[in-house]
Order: sequence, then C-alpha cells, then structure tokens
Amino acid sequence: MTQDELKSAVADAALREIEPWLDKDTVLGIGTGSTANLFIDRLAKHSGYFKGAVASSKASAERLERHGIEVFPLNSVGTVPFYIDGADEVTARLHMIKGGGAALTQEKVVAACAERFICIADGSKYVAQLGAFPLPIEVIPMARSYVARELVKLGADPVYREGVITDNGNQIIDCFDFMIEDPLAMETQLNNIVGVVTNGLFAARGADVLLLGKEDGVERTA
Ligand code: ABF
Repeated sequence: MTQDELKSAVADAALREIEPWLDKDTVLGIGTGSTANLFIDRLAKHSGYFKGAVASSKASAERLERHGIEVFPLNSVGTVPFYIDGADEVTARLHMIKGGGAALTQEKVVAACAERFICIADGSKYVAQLGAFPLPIEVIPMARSYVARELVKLGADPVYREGVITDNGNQIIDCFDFMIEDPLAMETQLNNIVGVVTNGLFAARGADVLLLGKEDGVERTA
C-alpha cells in the first residue's frame, strides 16, 4: 500500500469512528495537512448530518467551505466533541510532534477544546521516541534569535524556517537533533521560554484515540 492509501484508510476509519455521534448540532474540530484533507473530503459526503466545523488553519477552513461545510469561529462554539487531525510523529502513549505544516498553535487550541482528539496517521509516523522529526516552535518574530539561543542551551539545533509566516503572523523555528526523553516535561520547559507562542509537542493534551494505517489494516489505540 502507498502512504496515500494508508492515509485514506485512516480517514475512512475516523469517519466510521465519529459517524454514530453526528447530529444536526455537531460542530467538529478539523485539523490540517494531507491526512486531515482526506478526512475533510470524506466528511463532505455527510454534510447533511452535522452542523459544521471549526478549522485549525485557513487552508482547512477554505477546503471545508469549498465542500459546502460551514466553518464556525472557535469562540462562538466553545467545545467540540471531536478533533480529528494528523501528526508528524506519534508514540504508543499517544504523544505527538505536530506543526510540520506550521499550524501548530491553532491545532493545539482546537485540541484543547475537544472532548476527544482522534489522531489519524499512516504507519510511518509511529515512533518509539519523539524527535527524529524536527520539532517546530512558533515564535513571535522579534524573539526569534533569543528563543533560538535558549533552544541551543536545551540541546537542540534550531533552524529558522525561512519564508514561512504562520496564520497568526509569527515565525517557525525547527529543532533538529533533539530527541525527547520526557515529552511532558519538555513541553512545559519550551512553553516557559519567553517569546515562544507554541511548541509542537502534544503531550499534556495528547490524542485520545490513534488510528494508525498499517499494511494489514488500521490499528486502533485508545
Ligand atoms: C498536521 O499535519 C500537522 O500537525 C502535521 O504537521 C501534519 C501531518 O501531515 P500529513 O497529514 O500531511 O502527513 O496534522
């Protein structure tokens, strides 16, 4: 199976997971990236069965709207029953690195407002330890150099993601060579650096359900 076929399989599985809970008042939290896009495309076929969505990026909001799915501001919705999104890396404890697509802050906010976070990922994203994928950090632009120096002190090799401006008008630093032994502790430590808006570790609020696409089918962990 190709990586795209594995992503399609988990998008289908996520739809099956939430289908019984959809009703005319349901507003879903929707993530960003190629796996989330496949889920959005499937969701479009069920658009009469739920109210709409909150999106974690402009790109996802546009894709939802193109499918005729109404997009609501998070502030008007409060909480969402499900947040469905991909990951760059995920562990057996359902901790993740996210933000390869630079949407980590809004992803973390919508995830925080979700009763259940369903992570959908192809098998290549499954790791024993987080960190081979460079950890993204969203920073306020004027703090970029300061934050980078602090990241070096923590053992990372920070690289400015040139040319990328987030939906919030900020910049991204990617931390290379930064294997993470304790994701919970590191998430807090990174949040404590002044100028950091969000870091891409999702451990304090990890996923509740992982749907992992493998050659022999979709593996569900909860
Ligand atoms: C989002 O999409 C991100 O947090 C992560 O960076 C990415 C996963 O990418 P893809 O689904 O394209 O593999 O969920």
